[in-house]
Amino acid sequence: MYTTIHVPKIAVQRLRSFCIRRSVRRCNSNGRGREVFASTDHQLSFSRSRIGEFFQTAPRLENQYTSDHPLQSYMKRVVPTEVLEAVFMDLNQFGDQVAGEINDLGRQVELEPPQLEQYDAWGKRVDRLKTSPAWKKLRDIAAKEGLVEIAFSRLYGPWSRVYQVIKLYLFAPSSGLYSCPLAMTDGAAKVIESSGNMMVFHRAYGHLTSRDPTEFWTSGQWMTERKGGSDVGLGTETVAVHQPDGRYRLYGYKWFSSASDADMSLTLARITDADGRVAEGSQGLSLFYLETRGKHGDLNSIQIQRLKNKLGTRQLPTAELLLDGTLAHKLSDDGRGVATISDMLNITRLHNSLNAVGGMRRMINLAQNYCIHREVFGKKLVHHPLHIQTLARLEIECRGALYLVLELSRLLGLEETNEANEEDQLLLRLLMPVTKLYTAKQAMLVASEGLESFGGQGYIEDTGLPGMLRDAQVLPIWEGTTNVLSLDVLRVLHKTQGKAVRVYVADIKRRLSLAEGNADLQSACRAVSIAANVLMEFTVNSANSELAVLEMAARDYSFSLARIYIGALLIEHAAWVESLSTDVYTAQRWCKKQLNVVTERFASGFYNSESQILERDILFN
Ligand code: UCC
Repeated sequence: MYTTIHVPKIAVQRLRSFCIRRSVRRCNSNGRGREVFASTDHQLSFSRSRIGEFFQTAPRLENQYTSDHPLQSYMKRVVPTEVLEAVFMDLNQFGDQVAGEINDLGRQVELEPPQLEQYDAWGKRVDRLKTSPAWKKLRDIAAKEGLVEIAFSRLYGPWSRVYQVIKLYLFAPSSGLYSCPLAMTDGAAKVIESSGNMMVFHRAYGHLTSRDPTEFWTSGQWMTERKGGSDVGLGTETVAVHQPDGRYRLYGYKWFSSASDADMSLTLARITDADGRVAEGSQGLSLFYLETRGKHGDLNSIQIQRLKNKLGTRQLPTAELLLDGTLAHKLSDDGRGVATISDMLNITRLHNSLNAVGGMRRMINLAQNYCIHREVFGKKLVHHPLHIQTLARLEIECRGALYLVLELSRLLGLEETNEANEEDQLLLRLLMPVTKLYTAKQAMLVASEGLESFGGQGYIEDTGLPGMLRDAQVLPIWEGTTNVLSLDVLRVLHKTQGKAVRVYVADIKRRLSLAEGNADLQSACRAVSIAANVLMEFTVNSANSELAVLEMAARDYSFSLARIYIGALLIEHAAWVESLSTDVYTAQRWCKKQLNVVTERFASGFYNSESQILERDILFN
């Protein structure tokens, strides 16, 4: 709190002339004083009365739903009217709340990061995790707003998932990363729902999907151990010892456990046999459910070793955890841990993507608002065409990413309500890793370029902007790095024997056919169509090539899948009767970029064995 002290005017004047006299004396005493110091008060450039109250206008947030025109027009085109009408009031109110109250709480969480008190004053190990009141408030809001529940209520059939994703997309950039525990909670609810384990279902599912803050639980997803997080089959050392009552005791060290204040967690471990031996590799892993605390709030034989010191996501209590006999229930069949938890991975990957696009939207909104007020070189930034071009390029990236994420959530909604046909399921499986890896990279690009658009202010901590860049950097890392996800795309190709890509190309053709006869979109359609055909050809041909070539191409291949598909989505939207000229321009611009990275690089010999050797030499010789 600031209080105002009233000082008589005459005293201020005396103080000021005293200061001026002193500075004149100081300058003159070393003989190098400049004339300006000797001038009188009214000639000074700087004084407290002259610098004014502020230098720049801070960017302001409007209602984050009603101001999002690309989102609204997608919804109008795709979501049935009765659903749209039913959810409008809620999204409208929430759009205001995320721009105001929730945004303030999110900022507060960043300023008050979690702390760990390991011992009490008398030396007793207590492992008390302290999170800010704002963090707890966000948890309550998340429950009340049904940010997990909406998807599982299925009140609007397959559209429930889309509705939930839109709400989370609005919430994420204001949420102080409360979006992270929600991602894991959503994933856990999904795994438990499909596990068929009624005991665990009755204990946890109702809590995970509750709208009552006093009942609501969050879940952890403890997959990463000391040996690393990508190769889970190699990295998991935790063992599970069977107990006479049918439960298990887990012993292991979880190296990177996000939101360790969760009420429960899903985790992987190797079941020991009677001789204490375990099966190696991912076939030896089973999935377990555990509650982090007992009835009296004591930890379930878990020690919080330390909180992680991270580049960003500092709002999150990410911890190293020692499981020292933690009681748990087996949730998967023996040795089916990875396959079972992949349901959770796919949900958290969707969350990663919606966080990526939410972050892009927020950065662009702030930059837009800022440039209206900020004046440089004699005019407002908004009147500098080069500045506008820069922001418009970000906007096109953001729209493409948004439509990709919304389509993915539509497909997921169909799958969850048993309305997905085989093609939908294949497309969902293929697009999940593609969307995650691509949007994460775009989010980094937009965060970095967006920050630059504020000039030096973008580099100043208390604007809140640098945190957006730091937090974006985690998106390509957690839930599978870009390369790991590119290899997941190859896994899909291999498992479906290329069928997923045939479905993908057919889906693109169907979308392009909606633009038939639209002269403005013909060259964009041609670009996407050619790119899709060439990609299909490459896929078929590479089925016969060496695995090493395909592996080398995996990343570019995934980027090509993303860019071509986004092209088709933007064209489809632009071909809609109610589209705007800006939608057409967005599609045209997108399709002028290099859509098919992989085949062009393949033709240039980027993936052959000679390149592999030379790339190694560049690095190590
Ligand atoms: O970082 C973490 C928590 C962070 C907090 C959450 C934030 C969420 C974002 C919110 C934003 C604010 S937890 C750590 C995350 N870790 C990962 O993402 C792991 C990355 N590594 C992989 O994804 C690897 O590809 C592995 C672990 C899946 C590879 O394991 P394997 O065992 O070598 O893979 P296999 O043998 O190929 O697959 C085993 C089975 C197969 O099924 P079956 O046996 O029936 O043939 C695969 O088809 O699992 C199946 N499978 C999948 N199924 C593997 N991946 C998938 C998938 N994505 N979807 C469906």
